[in-house]
Amino acid sequence: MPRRTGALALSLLVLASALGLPPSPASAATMPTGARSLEAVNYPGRFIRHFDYLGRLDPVTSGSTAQTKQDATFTVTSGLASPSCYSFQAANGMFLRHEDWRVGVEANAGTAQFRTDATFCAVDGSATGTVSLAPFNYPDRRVRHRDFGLWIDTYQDTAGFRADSSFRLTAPWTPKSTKGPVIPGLYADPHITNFNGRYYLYPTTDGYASWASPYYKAFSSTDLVNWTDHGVILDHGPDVSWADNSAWAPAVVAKNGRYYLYFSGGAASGDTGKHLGVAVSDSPTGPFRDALGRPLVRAGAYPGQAIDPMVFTDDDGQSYLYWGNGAAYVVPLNADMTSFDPAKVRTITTTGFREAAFVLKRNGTYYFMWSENDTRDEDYQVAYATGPSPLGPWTKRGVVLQKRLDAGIKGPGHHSVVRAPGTDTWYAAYHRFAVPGGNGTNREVTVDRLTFGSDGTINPIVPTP
Ligand code: FUB
Repeated sequence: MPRRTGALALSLLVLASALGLPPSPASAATMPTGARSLEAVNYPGRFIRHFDYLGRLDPVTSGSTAQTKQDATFTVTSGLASPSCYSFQAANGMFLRHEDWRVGVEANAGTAQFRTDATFCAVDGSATGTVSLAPFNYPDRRVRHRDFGLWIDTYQDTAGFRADSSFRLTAPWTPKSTKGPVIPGLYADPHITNFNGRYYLYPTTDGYASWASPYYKAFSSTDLVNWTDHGVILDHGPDVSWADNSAWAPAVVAKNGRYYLYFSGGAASGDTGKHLGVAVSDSPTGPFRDALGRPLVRAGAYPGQAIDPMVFTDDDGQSYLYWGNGAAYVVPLNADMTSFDPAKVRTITTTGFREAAFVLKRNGTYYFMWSENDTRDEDYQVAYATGPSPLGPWTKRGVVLQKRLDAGIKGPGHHSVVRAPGTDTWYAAYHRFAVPGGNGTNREVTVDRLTFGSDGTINPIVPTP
């Protein structure tokens, strides 16, 4: 923190404390995401847990039942209402939220009300290394325990209140027994790629009714297991003049020493269609800026929705833009990566094509992949075709990723594929209904191996829980 900002923050804290006000946002704390339990500072051995859908502070020990331990384990995720705050997802898929000042757990309805009620901003707790949670929509309150129930109460500048509202993040009572999502929280439509030996994931932020999220984040990893959250890379509100919401299905490609992010978005009022745009950055983790100040493909310019862009660059350096919902399109991009000749747009809709076009090349064969059915349908799935060029013609080969009900996996789709650099090892990133408790707007992102048969066909991808 720069010295002047630090001094200002300190003076504000002193002033706030003198006035008996809660700590200002200047004292915002950060928390690691992932599975954790929260222990009361003043009642060591008692943890936040849910019981009958209400939040409580109960003793939990190594001898507690598996159910109690599970109810006292939460996955800390990026906040449903703000990426700079946090949400807490229980093992049953529900989120901690407040309602009528009580804290409980409930399934994410995707409404703005739910998302704000289920988002808490971290501030420093009463003891070093502890955290206090300020409701996103009631920053003058804190999550606190009272009579061993959990409430959001108005902040009081007393030692007692501060202790009742301070928690220590501990190792989870229930360690993860399955792989789960590779990035904690609700995300979808992952675009996975590798730049200079590092893997990057660019997803849609999920958990919004009608998929209304306004921003994209970037994540990176060296091993496809441990992912670093790089925060928001493009926010439709401040960054894109022609879009406010529906930040859907980004795809990022490196070219000309820069990074191009293709994305779609809708405006809050006036027009209901989704446009497709392109943003540019000098870094794979942004910030990205709208390259054109207008859409690259306007809603209605071609039949179907102008969504789900993807760029494939062939060995000769020519890049191709694919997109579409209901109909699939491809066009060679000009060298600037931000324009194309409309006369060269081709329709390449295959049987079953719904959306999420993805193209890769292996051993001289082009693979055109896509998602079938509706993303809200548990039968959402991935199919593919092969062809002799990036433009086709395409021969459908079949479905390679579909639901696996024995493992609780529904609606797997909108995938992308990456090759481990210098190898013939391939991985598919895809989304599915969050496990458990998810649906078509509460989805999670994971990665599984994609393998080829000796004849070049793609083997069915085995989705792992
Ligand atoms: O996430 C919003 C939309 O849902 C995507 O654009 C589609 O591919 C579907 O996954």
